[in-house]
Amino acid sequence: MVLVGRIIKGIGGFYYVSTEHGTIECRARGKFRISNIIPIVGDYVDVESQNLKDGFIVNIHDRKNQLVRPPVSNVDQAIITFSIVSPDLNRLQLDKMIILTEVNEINPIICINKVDLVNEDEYMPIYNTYKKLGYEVITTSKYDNIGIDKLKTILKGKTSFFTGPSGVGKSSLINCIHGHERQEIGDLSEKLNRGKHTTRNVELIPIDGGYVLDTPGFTSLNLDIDEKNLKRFYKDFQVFESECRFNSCLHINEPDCGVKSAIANGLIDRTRYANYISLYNELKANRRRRY
Ligand SMILES: Nc1nc2c(ncn2[C@@H]2O[C@H](COP(=O)(O)OP(=O)(O)OP(=O)(O)O)[C@@H](O)[C@H]2O)c(=O)[nH]1
Ligand SMILES: [Mg+2]
Ligand SMILES: [Zn+2]
Repeated sequence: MVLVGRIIKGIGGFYYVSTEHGTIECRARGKFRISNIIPIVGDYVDVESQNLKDGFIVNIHDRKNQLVRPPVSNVDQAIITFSIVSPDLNRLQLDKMIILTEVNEINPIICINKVDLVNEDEYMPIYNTYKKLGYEVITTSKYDNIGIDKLKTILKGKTSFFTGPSGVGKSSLINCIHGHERQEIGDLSEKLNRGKHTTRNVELIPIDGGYVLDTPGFTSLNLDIDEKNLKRFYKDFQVFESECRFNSCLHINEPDCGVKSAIANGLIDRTRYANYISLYNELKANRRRRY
């Protein structure tokens, strides 16, 4: 018989497909390799199975979206997880991660974790900055049990993936939500000293009508857009663009720039702008390297 299911895990050529009759261990039919489509975690697939234990993937449904790193499809939202300390917040990485999800048309949700380690006046400015930009921001802590219920509500019925630097507590949050130690968590000093990521497998974990994907913390992020388009991802700049002399203004060296005067007047967050310039230069350098 043929059933519809979703790939929740892939290991060594085997795909584990969750169906209404349980999880079926599948191999892919050769034709996928020929047409260059490789099944990935998150795919909705048709499975042919005689015994409901093992079978073959015979068709992959169209993907709503698809990420390269980690390889996963049909994602609704990204839980971009950061801490203020341990490890220290890197605003450039945060902005980059937000843009990366928006490029892939995935809704970003910013999660400031480990708030037990800092005072309110240390995390509220970040909270407010991103809230004002229109993003959903939550604060969490596994030790003080802060924000866990809120996070559960956000995850309900959706496919979400956790992303963020190594050691910020992504796996810990998933364990909290799950109510038991499902994911291995790691010691921060070990991660920093040996560059060791605790989480390695790409796997969808069922949660309250939805799925979460734990991912290993990133060390570098590969953003692949034209630097001239970068400004499109800065809603906070766009409000002032009508005051730029040139339509094509990139808000860098141009005269009579509305964005730069907004910064001078304290109307745009300076760190955001400084990181915009860094990112702009990085994208430009990457493009030059490619040609
Ligand atoms: N103080 C504090 N520590 C936390 C919190 N959440 C996690 N930690 C600790 O942070 C360390 C790293 O946690 P993990 O959950 O392994 O971090 P991760 O983001 O999954 O790391 P990778 O899998 O390497 O990307 C562990 O020692 C956790 O106990 C928190 O809310 N507060
Ligand atoms: Mg982890
Ligand atoms: Zn400008």
